[in-house]
Amino acid sequence: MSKVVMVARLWLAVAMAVFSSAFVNGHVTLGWLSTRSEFLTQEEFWFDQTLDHFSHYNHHKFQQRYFEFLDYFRIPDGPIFFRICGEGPCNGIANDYLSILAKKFGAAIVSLEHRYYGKSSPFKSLTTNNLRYLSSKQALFDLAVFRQYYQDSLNLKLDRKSENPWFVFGVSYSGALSAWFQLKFPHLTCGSLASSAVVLAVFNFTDFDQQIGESAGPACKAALQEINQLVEQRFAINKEEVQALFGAEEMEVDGDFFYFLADAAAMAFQYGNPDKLCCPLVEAKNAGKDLVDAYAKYVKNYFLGSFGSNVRTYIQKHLKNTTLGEDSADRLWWFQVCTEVAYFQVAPANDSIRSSKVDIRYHLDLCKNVFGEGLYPDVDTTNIYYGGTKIAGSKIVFTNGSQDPWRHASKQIPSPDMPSYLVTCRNCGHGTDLRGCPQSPPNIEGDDHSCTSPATVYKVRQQLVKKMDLWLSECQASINRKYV
Ligand SMILES: *[C@@H]1O[C@H](CO)[C@@H](O)[C@H](O)[C@H]1NC(C)=O
Ligand SMILES: *[C@@H]1O[C@H](CO)[C@@H](O)[C@H](O)[C@H]1NC(C)=O
Ligand SMILES: *[C@@H]1O[C@H](CO)[C@@H](O)[C@H](O)[C@H]1NC(C)=O
Ligand SMILES: CC(=O)N[C@H]1CO[C@H](CO)[C@@H](O)[C@@H]1O
Repeated sequence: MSKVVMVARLWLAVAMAVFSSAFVNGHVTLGWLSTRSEFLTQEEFWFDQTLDHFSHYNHHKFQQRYFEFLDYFRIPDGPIFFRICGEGPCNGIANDYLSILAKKFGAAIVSLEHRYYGKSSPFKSLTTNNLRYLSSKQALFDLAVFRQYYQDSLNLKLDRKSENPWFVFGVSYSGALSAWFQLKFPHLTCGSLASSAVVLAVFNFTDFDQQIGESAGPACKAALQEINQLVEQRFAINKEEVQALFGAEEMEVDGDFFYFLADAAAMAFQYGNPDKLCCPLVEAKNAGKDLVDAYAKYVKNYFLGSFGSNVRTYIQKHLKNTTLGEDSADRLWWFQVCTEVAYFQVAPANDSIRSSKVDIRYHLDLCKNVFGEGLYPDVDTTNIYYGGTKIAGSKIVFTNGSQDPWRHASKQIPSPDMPSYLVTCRNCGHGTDLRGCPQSPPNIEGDDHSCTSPATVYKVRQQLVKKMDLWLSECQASINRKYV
């Protein structure tokens, strides 16, 4: 089973999709079930992509994987929904709320795997030197070039000369790519959904931990803080014993262990499963039971169990592995973190939940150990290039989940051209608008009935549909002027 990390994994649902694809495949022969399955399609297509969009001398190409779903497409002039894949294998087009939107708008859906991830790696060996073409800027250019190619081949197929109205979608890092695509290539798309989009590169991301505390609420937060203290104490006395309790015997770097423990809690809120974590902890606390044992049970049974995380994801020795394989996304995302966006989820000086061992030094040491001397996350340059939360785009819908620790790297203030919505409920996390609740495991068609307040999800979705309707028709009008 393969998985995706984001320094505390941003978008693990991709990993969950990989995890459950075996299940989906098991049902694929039952064609009538296919609309109920987790993917609209998993049929692969390939595109010859330029390796380096910024060099006049390098003419290398690599094979980039993509998917298309045409069942709802209103031929010939329906819109094309461009679903951007992010920091993990892209194994198909997920059957979430986007499929409802596609049905509603008569849209085709196409999806391009992010360079280097999954089956779209230009290199078999992921040495630091070979990773030099891995960046959001190259990825955006990939999307632009592919978009043009797809439109041209569609025109060829339909024997016409026109344009379809395009709309881009993404969640998390791919949500940021969605916003940035609209910003940098406004002539190639009519609008963008930037769901839980981490458009602000953050070096010292203390808000992440702070949001965990807020999302947990006072009782669960206090339990988590007590657990951290107890673990630190026991760790100082017998490190091996504590690590074994959490199934983390293999961890050699102390910081890796504490980062792993912090992330295990964070993921409960990020993916809309707060009760899985907080109920047993608060119960144990009230019953006077051992809190560390209760937490270890959560980590082993839930986080490493049904949720599908993996200890290796947090082990630097594993991150140094340069052989392309199932787990390469871990290393690849860290490279993007260590060069462009950081999002270092460090312990705040006051009132933190995670161990103070998870600090800036830990992250910088990791970057150096895993990729060698000389890399540095240049967040200032990234934010100058894209604008961060001051992004000067238009026709972008930003959405955030109220419990999601990543929301603090997203756009804060709405404007007429870039409306933003906060989806508020007790289990609204990362990408709730597209995924429903919880955000992992996936819900068919983004079903929102398990959100603690489906009405708020519904309202945000209505707003999104309204904007899409408006921007797509504006776009269609200008296409008509141009091609008639
Ligand atoms: C990180 O941010 C916190 C809170 O804003 C601050 O206390 C701390 O000094 C910062 N650390 C670094 C290394 O900038
Ligand atoms: C490195 O990764 C490859 C591909 O996943 C795997 O086959 C190999 O066992 C790994 N090497 C080590 C030392 O873990
Ligand atoms: C530290 O956090 C506590 C609990 O949230 C708060 O009451 C206190 O004012 C904070 N202290 C500082 C110095 O920020
Ligand atoms: C677009 C949007 O709703 N942004 C929210 C994301 O999170 C920040 C930080 O909590 C809020 O201030 C924004 O309202």
